[in-house]
This record gives sequence, C-alpha cells and structure tokens, in this order.
Amino acid sequence: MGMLKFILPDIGNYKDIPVIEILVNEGDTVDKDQSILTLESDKATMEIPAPFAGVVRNIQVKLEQKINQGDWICDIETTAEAAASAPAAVAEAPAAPASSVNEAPKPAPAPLAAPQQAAPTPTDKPVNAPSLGAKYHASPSVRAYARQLGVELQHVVGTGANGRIQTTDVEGYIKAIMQGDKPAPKAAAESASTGSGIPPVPVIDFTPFGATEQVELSRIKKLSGKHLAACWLNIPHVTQFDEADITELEDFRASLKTRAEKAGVKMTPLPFVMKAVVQALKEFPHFNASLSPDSGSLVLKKYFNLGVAVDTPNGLVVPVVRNVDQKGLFELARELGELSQRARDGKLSPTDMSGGCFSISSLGGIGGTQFTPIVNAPEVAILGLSKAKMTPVWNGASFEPRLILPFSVSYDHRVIDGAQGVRFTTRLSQLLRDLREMLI
Ligand code: CAO
Repeated sequence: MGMLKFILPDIGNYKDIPVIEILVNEGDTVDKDQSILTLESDKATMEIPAPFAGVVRNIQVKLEQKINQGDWICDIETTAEAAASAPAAVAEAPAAPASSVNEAPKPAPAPLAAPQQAAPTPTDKPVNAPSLGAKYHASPSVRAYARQLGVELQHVVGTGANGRIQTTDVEGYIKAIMQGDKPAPKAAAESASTGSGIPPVPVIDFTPFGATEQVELSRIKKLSGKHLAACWLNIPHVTQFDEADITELEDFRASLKTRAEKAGVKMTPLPFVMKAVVQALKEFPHFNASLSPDSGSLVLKKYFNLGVAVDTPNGLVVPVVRNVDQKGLFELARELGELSQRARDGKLSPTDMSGGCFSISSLGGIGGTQFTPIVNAPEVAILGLSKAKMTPVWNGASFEPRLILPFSVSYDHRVIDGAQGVRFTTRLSQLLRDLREMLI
C-alpha cells in the first residue's frame, strides 16, 4: 500500500474553476478513471477522473472552491500494483512535481465540512450512494439534460454502473410522472404553484410515428443552449425593429476595397456598424450597462467591448472585440477576421469570450428580413443585423433605389423602456445613414 497525492492535472486554458460536485467521500474505494470531482466554468463542465485505483483520503477541496492546475485534491491510498502504475499517471499532471508523487502524506489539515464515513466497499455501496456534496452520480451531459427538463436528480434512481444515472433513467422518471405512476416531487410542485417553476415539456416516444435517430449536441451547443435558456427565462425581452439607409455607407465601403485588399482584410459592413454602435452606446449609456445582482442598480461601463456572434460548425460562439472606440475600420476588420477564424477552428480561449458590453448578431451575410436576438446576459441589449436590400424609396418626387439594412435591437425591459429603445434604434439608423454624424 502507498499513499499518492492526487494533483489537479492540466485542464486546458481554465483558471479558478469552481468545484461544483465532490463525487467521493473520504474512505471511498475508487477505480482508475472514476470521477472524483466535477468542475464547471461558464464555458465548460468537466469531470476529473482518479488517475489510479485506491481509497480516497485527505480530501483537500470544498464545494464552490475555485481551483487551478497543480492544486492538491486528495490522497489516494493505493495497492502495490496501482502504485506501480501511478507515477506515469501523475506525471501527466505537469504541475505535480515528481517529488510529490510518492512522498509520505502530510498531516491531515483542518477537518472537512462533512463528517468522515466508514469506507464502503464497492459491493455494499447503495444505489445513488450519498457522497460529500452529491447524492447521485451522473455525467455532465445527463445533468444538463435533467436541468433542461427541470428534473432534480436526487429523485431519479440510476441504473448504470455504481448507480450512475443515465439519460434513459431521467426519461423514465418523467414518463412515470406523465403517466401518473409517480407523483411530481414536492419541491417541483411547490415551485410550480408559486409560479417560479418551469414545467417540463412532455417526453414523447416518437417511435410509433416513424424512424428516428438520436444525435448528440456538440459541447458548444449544450453550453450555449444552457446560457441562452437562462437569458431567455431571466430577461423580459422587447425587440424593436428598424432599418437604415446604408447607400452612402456602401459607397464608402466600395471606395475602400483596394486599400482593404492591400491591407489583407475583408471589409464587410460590420466594422462600420460596430463604430456606429459605439457612438450610440456613448449617447445612450444605459445600453452599455449591466444590472447589479440585486437588480437594484445599474453598472454603467466606461469601456466599449462588443461581442460578435460567430456561426461555427459546432455552434454559436461570441468572441469579444475590445475597445472598439479606440480602433479604426481596418483594425476592426482584421480583428473580426482573426477572431471568427479562430472561432471556426475551435481555438478561442475563455478570455476571448469575456468582457463584452453589448453584442451584435449579424445574419446579413446569409439572409432574412428581421429576427429577434436573445440578450446576452449580463448585457442588457443586443443588435441583430439582417440582409441589406436595394429598395425603391420615395424621395418626395420619385422613387430612388436605396440600400436598406433591416435591423433589430432586443433589450432588457427592466433597464430600458420602449421610448428609449426606439430612440436608440432611431439614432443608430441615423448614424449608419450618415457616418459623418459620428463626428458631431
Ligand atoms: N447585408 C448584406 N450583405 C451583407 C451584410 C448585410 N447586413 N453583412 C455582410 N454582408 C455580406 C458581406 O459584405 C460579404 O459579402 P462579400 O463577400 O461580397 O464581401 C458576405 O455578406 C459575407 O459576410 P461575412 O458573414 O463573411 O462577414 P461579416 O463581417 O458580415 O460577419 C461574422 C462576420 C463572423 C459575424 C459572420 O461570418 C457570422 O458568423 N455570422 C453569423 C452570426 C450568427 O450565427 N448569429 C446568430 C446568433 S443567434 O443564433
């Protein structure tokens, strides 16, 4: 037997990532690769597996604690065979100094929040055995699925290995409720009756209707779906539609074509729109703000970082272009090109996607006449761009062909009222129609 220190290995570009679940108790016997912790940042959820089999000792982390690569998670008391394979496993964690691998355990630090329990053996472990901070075992995808359906996992019996809850268990649980075989859990019923609960959508067996195929959503879709649902449910949205005559903007853009090519950038209408948005944000500071956590005040931002939604093969991501007010059209075009390329290559870091004040979703390169974008909380407004179209416009004497850009602004009605909303879109339209307005 030997006592090995389990150090958090390289988890990618994540820092200060909170522990959302501790899936084991001190004294638990774990297999190699059995999940020990679940970590969850705003971008990813990951389970951290045991690098070798053994008995868990000296847990060093607590729920909600933010941890980093190299942090001591726990000790694992191993058998001789596991210990023999351990150094390689631990060596995979770059921050774990080799000397820490087989050193004698340090005295146990201050007692943990939860009392130690007698070590259960794998055979006497009950189904859904309670553990420190988690009463059930389920993968992040099953947890996300359950959250999406409003199912609290402590009510679900897991049928997988060691009582792990599977997708089918969650579905079976809902089915039983729908068929009246199982009462709805008290907490859910209570929250539904107070109006705060979201009733789950029905789970339907589609097989009687025809052939189906179940395709797993990409990781980005799962994460952005969770965020979008939270934004949609938490923010009372209003969407204001408007349009801008961008005929002159387009002429200016065409006049820059050769210079843009020489500079090696693609000059689309988007950098012009970004500059106009910044000007509008300066004039309407409540659009460049976030609600305080108690919703009692506004945090007004003095910087102008714009999130730009990028369509990638794996789903939607929103990298942020910083300090747009301090950048020219060519610099913005270059940055947009680089960020969207990295987004499509799946190479954006969490930093690239943080710090935004206001977002733009541009579908203009694809089509559409109007749409209702979802506010990207904690921001309070978002601009949606549709496809500009040459349109006959009456000038008082005749119809003139003008290039008209339809756009929409969705906003948080707790922060922005309707009159402010339409003043903002009217001003944005004016700025786009005549870029000289930005100089005034
Ligand atoms: N009207 C008409 N044409 C437009 C336009 C508009 N509003 N916006 C862009 N275009 C044109 C561009 O000029 C370009 O034409 P050329 O190739 O002839 O110059 C073409 O459409 C393609 O532009 P683009 O999409 O490559 O570049 P962009 O700067 O407009 O947008 C980016 C960059 C990254 C935002 C975009 O590629 C993208 O991913 N858009 C989708 C965003 C999305 O999915 N939003 C939904 C979020 S909610 O689900």
